[in-house]
Amino acid sequence: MGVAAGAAALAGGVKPPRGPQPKPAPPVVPPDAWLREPERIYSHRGRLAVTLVAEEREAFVAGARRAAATYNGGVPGPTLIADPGDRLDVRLVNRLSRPTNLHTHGFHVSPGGNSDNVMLDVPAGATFDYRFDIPRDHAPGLNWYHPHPHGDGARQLFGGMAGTVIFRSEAERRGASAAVRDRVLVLQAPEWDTAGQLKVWSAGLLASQVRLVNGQLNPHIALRPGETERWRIVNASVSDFFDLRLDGHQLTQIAADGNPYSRPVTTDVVSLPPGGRAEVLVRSDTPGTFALHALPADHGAGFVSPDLVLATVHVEPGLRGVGGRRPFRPEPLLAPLCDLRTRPVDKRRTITMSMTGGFTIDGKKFDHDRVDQVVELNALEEWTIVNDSVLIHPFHIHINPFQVTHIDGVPVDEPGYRDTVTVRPRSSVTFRTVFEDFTGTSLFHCHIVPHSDLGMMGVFQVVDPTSPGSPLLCRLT
Ligand SMILES: [Cu+2]
Repeated sequence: MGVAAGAAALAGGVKPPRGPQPKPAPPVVPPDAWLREPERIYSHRGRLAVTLVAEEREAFVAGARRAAATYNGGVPGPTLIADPGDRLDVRLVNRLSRPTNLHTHGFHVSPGGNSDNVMLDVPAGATFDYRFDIPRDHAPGLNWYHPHPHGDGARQLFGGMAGTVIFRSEAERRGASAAVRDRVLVLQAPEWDTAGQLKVWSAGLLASQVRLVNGQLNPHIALRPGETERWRIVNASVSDFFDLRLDGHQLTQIAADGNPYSRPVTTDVVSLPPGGRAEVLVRSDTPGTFALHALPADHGAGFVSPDLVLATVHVEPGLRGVGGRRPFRPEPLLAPLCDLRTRPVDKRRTITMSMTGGFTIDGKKFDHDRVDQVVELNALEEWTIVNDSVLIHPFHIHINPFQVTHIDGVPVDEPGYRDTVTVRPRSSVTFRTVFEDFTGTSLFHCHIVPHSDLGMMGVFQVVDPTSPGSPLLCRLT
């Protein structure tokens, strides 16, 4: 996981050496090089209504006007901010030349009807009204929306179609994080030819893809010494693994995949598979300029991404900040873990991702009309995900998050739930999950989207054997 578990408190950043310090020269940063954020759209009185127009058009991205696949003309799309218990009405207008749809990655909602239903397609030229009823006890945190049309997902996501959704916690609504600047960082990795047209994704682009933060190349971020910021980071690339390191600093992770941690984890490197999210607290005491790196990531079979600078952080005295200089205590942003390791397991399954005979799960390519796994509503299941191939595959399941319990059969002690987990070549990950609250049909798949487009995806169906419902085991959220 790339985390050093067990740290009990926010450690903060580097400490200044004793003695008089030379005054750092203020950085010369062009005004348009500072990190921008997508527009934030808030729910009002329990409802958030938004229209998302999916369109291939020119957008200002990576410092120039380029061809892109956009929501509302932007790369990334707008940030939606709502609360558990809210209703989200999303009108998707498809101005693409091909079918699309909308997956709300991380939402614990119904997978049917016009909710998080990725089994349907919205044809070119059509409009579809989604409605997401967010449960009152939904986990607070960072989730995201992106297209999920089988066979064309990589092309649309590679072109930029992604945006974030933040669910606020009760404590946040009461102001628990008012002293912390809240930033959203959407990581994407497209690639254009010299004419500014999007290339078709291929594994060979790993070294040359452009790594973007909120559509910007190496944006600059200003921090005031002693101030704490909360960065909500999503890996919205189709195939990149981002191992993030901020030079000279440790990062304190407080949530993964839209699920709060039960304890803060202070670490040098935060790892994000495609589709994954991390919420980290960043604090610096030392003026200076520091690079936020994506470290080389080994995808297997000789594919290694280069060391890249994603953003440049300037720690400058005299900046106007949001909060005070006292260390921020993250406890109000944490949540107790509903530990499934101590609970009886209803059923165990092994799911194998393979590249023998194509990109498959359990030897089969995706079939929209075939149900691969039938599970019972509210069952606690233990799934072992085996990767028998030479490439890395991030496993994602829709609707219900999971608690990772073992890697290669060795127990791990995770501070929270995930919905996307890296399974390394010739390796396995075991997790426990409860198929809670919602019946219906949805998907599990490799989140390297070209792999799922090629068939590394399966269908699960949650059925209710004791209609109208059995008692809940424990609340995951
Ligand atoms: Cu894969």
